[in-house]
Amino acid sequence: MKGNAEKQVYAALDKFKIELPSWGFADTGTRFGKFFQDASAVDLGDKLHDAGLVHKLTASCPTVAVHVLWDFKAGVSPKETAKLAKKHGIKIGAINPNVFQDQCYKFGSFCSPWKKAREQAMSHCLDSIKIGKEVGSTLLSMWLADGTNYPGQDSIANRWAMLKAAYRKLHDAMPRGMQLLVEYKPFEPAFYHTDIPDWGASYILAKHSGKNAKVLVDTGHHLQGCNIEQIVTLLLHEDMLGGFHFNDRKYADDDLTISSIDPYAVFRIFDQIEQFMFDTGKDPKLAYMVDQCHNLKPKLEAMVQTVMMAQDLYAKAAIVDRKKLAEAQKQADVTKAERVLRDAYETDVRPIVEQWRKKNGIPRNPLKELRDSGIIEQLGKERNAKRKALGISRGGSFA
Ligand SMILES: [Mn+2]
Repeated sequence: MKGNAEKQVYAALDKFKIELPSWGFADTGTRFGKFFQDASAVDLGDKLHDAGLVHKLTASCPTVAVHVLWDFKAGVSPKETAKLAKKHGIKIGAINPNVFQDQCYKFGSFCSPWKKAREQAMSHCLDSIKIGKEVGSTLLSMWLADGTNYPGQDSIANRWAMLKAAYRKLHDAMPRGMQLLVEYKPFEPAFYHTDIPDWGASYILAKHSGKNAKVLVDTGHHLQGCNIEQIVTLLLHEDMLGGFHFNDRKYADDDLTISSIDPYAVFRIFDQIEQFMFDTGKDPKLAYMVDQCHNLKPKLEAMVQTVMMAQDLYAKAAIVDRKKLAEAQKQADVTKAERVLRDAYETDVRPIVEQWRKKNGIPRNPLKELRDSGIIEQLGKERNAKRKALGISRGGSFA
């Protein structure tokens, strides 16, 4: 690799930070059942510990996203949580309200025909903003499960009107410096219509909410065949892209490890971001976040693997020869233009990424380090003992 490319990789990795989700360290399952891991986090302290460990190994994850309902308890000051995060070498990142789990949300939250559900959603989100303020978070990340299952079930127009009013109210309740991220999803859990189905709806909603609202792209929240990198480019040039939830999928919103199914797709997204910065000289300051659910892989391994994959692909996007690409595009040399992208994608950047790690005083191969350390087994023992002491039964174990 040329010296210039090495510099580009170093600069890209110095800048590249990706936020981990607290919920990614706890027991999760499928709609059919939950499968337990000995080392999964028992409480918020464990989640912050694990996120801190991934950061220590990768030097790229200084913040952790939290779920208000799952991570904050009445009577415990959010400031204590921020302190606990600091103890583990990280900070609290995006605040994720939960307006989909309670019984009252059967027909939706802000779009529900039930007034009580709409009121509860609003009061929970306003509380979430307060928590965000106390822990120093700059992101309010909103995902709704709202939608309907049957044509005629509810008025799509009425629901949209209520949604717009609610998001504007939330936007205006945010303190200075906080950003509202508007996530979308075309289906699931609703199967006929969702109230924020796509980036267009998110864009309109964000625009209507106010200047501190932007679109959040979850890579698993599109219909098959969707050109996600095009969405990314359009939003970047409209200054309306706020951030990402990264995961991979084969069929639906599968929440698999990043790039496990289609690494080139992730590269193409990073490529468009690098292209935007090259063309405009602007840093779009995007919030890169992981949103995954690891049911089979040990959770810590899956997270470290995800971050390493993201670093490799980001490094590849950083070494695209953009002058050569522009030349090929100008000449309408399709084959050459595609080759320029493929050349970067096919470059083995691992040796230089390893050097970057060495320079930062972290293991050259964080995943190997994690596996060799035996810490997952040790945490498994400690956390099983903790569950026993707390009387937490996970039921139905075959062992
Ligand atoms: Mn998401």
